[in-house]
Amino acid sequence: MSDPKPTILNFINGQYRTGSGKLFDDIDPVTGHRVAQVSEAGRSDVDAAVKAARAALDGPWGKLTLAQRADMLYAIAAAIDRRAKDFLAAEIADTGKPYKLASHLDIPRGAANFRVFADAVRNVPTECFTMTAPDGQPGLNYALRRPKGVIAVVCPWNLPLLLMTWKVAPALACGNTVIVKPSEETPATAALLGEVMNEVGVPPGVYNVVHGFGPGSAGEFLTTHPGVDAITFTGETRTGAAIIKAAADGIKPVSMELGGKNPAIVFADANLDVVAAGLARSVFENTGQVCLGTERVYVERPVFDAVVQKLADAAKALRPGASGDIAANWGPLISREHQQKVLSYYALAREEGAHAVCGGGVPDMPEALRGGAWIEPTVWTGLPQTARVVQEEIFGPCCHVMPFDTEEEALRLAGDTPYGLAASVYTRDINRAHRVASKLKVGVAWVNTWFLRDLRTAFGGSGMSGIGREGGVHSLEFYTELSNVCIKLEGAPA
Ligand code: NAD
Ligand code: 6OD
Repeated sequence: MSDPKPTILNFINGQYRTGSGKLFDDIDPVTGHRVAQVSEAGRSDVDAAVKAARAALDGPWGKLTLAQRADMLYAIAAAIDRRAKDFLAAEIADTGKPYKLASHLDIPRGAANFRVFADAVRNVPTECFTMTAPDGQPGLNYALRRPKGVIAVVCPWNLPLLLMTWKVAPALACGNTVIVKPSEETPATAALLGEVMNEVGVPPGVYNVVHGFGPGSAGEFLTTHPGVDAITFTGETRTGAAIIKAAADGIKPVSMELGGKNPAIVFADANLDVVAAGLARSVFENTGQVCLGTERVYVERPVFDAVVQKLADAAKALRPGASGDIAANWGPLISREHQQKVLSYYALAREEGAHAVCGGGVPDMPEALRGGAWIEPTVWTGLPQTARVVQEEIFGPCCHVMPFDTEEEALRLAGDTPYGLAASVYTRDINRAHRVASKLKVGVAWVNTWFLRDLRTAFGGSGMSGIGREGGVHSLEFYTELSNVCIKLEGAPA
């Protein structure tokens, strides 16, 4: 694997550039040491990126046919595959995630996003209506799909390449140009993708990256910029609210993929090995830093003790260590700051009277790793539904498990937070699976599994978990503007 670059630069108009802001540190969460410095974009750099994106839209990119754009997306996907080792090294240096996870999930999905949306844009039909007006006049209507324009893509740190390309790929497929603001914690793969764009011949200005923070930095400069036509955001609900307010002034469309407090419901008839495997992933994968992750588990009383035991056994099987350590399957949290947030919830759980079945603290790590953001996987029982630990998103490797006695009670408890992102239902009764899934007010309900994704399906959240849906044609809806063409027909009935 090649080393990550020591200074990570902005990528504007096809060129790597030092920003007019300060240098800030990119920290390895495994050790707490600096892996690189990042050049912060100032207002003038964001301006330059917006100008470049507009010029590309009105210039070479805007002149490509849909088939030519799709071919370019397939070429980007192939180049990500070819350079998978570089992307892996960059992603692991930023996040500290285990090699197996990054190599099976993050990087391949980065490439897949481009292929799927190249396919989607090639296969989407055009809406067409023949008509006869009340006075007998026949006509033909069809919709033209135009790009929305310059899209701001503001990203989080938990699945950096995956979540960034999940927005960039459909935006480019539809003919837009983009300015990406990666998380300040994970700037590397967004910057590296610039090399791929140049390699495959994407015109300068189509893909731009500006680094920095939120308020008073690149995030705010970008989302308040009058030259941006639409904003797609993934991150915390609170940040989403700030961006919606900024977008309101310019009447800009927004797509918001926000936080969650996702439930799993386990019925007594479920296969408990399937339950154990599903919950082990949904609670602990990526050290619990997945927006779709489970933080509340409701278990039908007869199997409550068995499920709690299986979850605790799964937690105990996790081995923390650096991603190069082949015995390790457990990475750190993203930062010491996030570690403090998660630990504050571990302390709150104790204050609220939770019983910690396992975990609740920081693992004892070898000297060289003690500066890292390590955390123990944690399972609690014994709290009421009203406890803050049961209501608030923690975004860590922890869950509270509560028994229930009836399907109605499980549904009521599962629905009892302001969020509505994802849920999992475990049962062998197909009718119950359909019934329960249909009553859960969430963007996605999985049955006997978790995070099994078909990228053509609608994805997004209800309530405080977001606005809008992306995926397949739903992404095409957000990244395009429809214009109807109505042709008057003469002498031919419609
Ligand atoms: P965050 O909201 O702190 O940051 C996300 C991005 O927004 C970063 O790039 C940040 O610099 C930028 N930002 C912050 N304030 C801003 C402002 N005022 N204006 C413009 N940009 C601003 O989120 P995070 O901590 O990076 O990610 C974790 C959160 O993201 C969790 O809440 C998680 O649930 C959520 N998330 C949701 C989904 C989903 O699909 N629904 C996916 C991943 C993560
Ligand atoms: O799989 C996806 O497309 C997606 N948006 C996943 C989100 C995961 C949240 O952390």
